Amino acid sequence: MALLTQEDLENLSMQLEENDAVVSKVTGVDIKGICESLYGTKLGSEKVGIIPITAGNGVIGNFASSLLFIVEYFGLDGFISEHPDVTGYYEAVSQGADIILMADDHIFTAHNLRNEKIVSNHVATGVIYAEIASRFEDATSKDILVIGLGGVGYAGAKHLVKKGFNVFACDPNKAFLEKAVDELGINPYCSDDRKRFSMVLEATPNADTISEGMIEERCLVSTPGIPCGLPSEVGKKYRVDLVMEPLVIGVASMLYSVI
Ligand code: 2YJ
Ligand code: MG
Repeated sequence: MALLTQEDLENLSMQLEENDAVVSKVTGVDIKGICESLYGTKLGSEKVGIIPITAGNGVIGNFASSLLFIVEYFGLDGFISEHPDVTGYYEAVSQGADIILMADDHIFTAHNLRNEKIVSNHVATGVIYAEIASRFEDATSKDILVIGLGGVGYAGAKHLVKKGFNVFACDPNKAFLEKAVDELGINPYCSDDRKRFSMVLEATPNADTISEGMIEERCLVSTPGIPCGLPSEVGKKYRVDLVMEPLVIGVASMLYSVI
């Protein structure tokens, strides 16, 4: 997954509102409701410590403040540690954080210090976007297409198999595809297959991964991938409902999954 940029995180609250409206329209439940039923949890009075991390490419402007916005949006108490890294971790734990949120260039994690649950953003994101796709009320079958089998797509595909969907998936990386076929029993999909889907989970860091021949009219595309895999003219022509948002939906999934 590509590194988020400061620009991706502008207008977070507007993007959240728009996407919550689409999720409610296509599934009948809002993001909070989907999280509650997916994990069987409700957020309580947990205090969330957010620690800026300078490793690798360093601190991303808006990242910690966006996390604080999300934590507070879902009704929890949160704070950003004054210092980054280990000093910030010490501060956050000393100040009574129940849940730690922090990210370097590879892993973004939520760790609940009370119950010891830990999750990565990849898994939580794959699971929630897969769940959203799978709840499409106008789906024409139980067939679902997963594009991209990296950390996010693999977790999503696994979740869908567990839920009893017929998962078809593609990835240009042969090893990723073989692993998913072997371990999850998914069907490899190639665009010559001429099979069209009404539910698509797109989990790649690339643009224009979805072509006309893959989708049915009025389908649902659920994707955390920036840039968007759905070309906008294809989206318009096929009247696609699109769920795509840079951070909030994945972080909501992380929080509910460690409660
Ligand atoms: O603390 C900071 O400001 C930075 N170290 C945050 C780094 C954020 N990390 C990423 O964006 C990585 N790609 C992993 C998270 C994937 C988000 N979908
Ligand atoms: Mg993409």
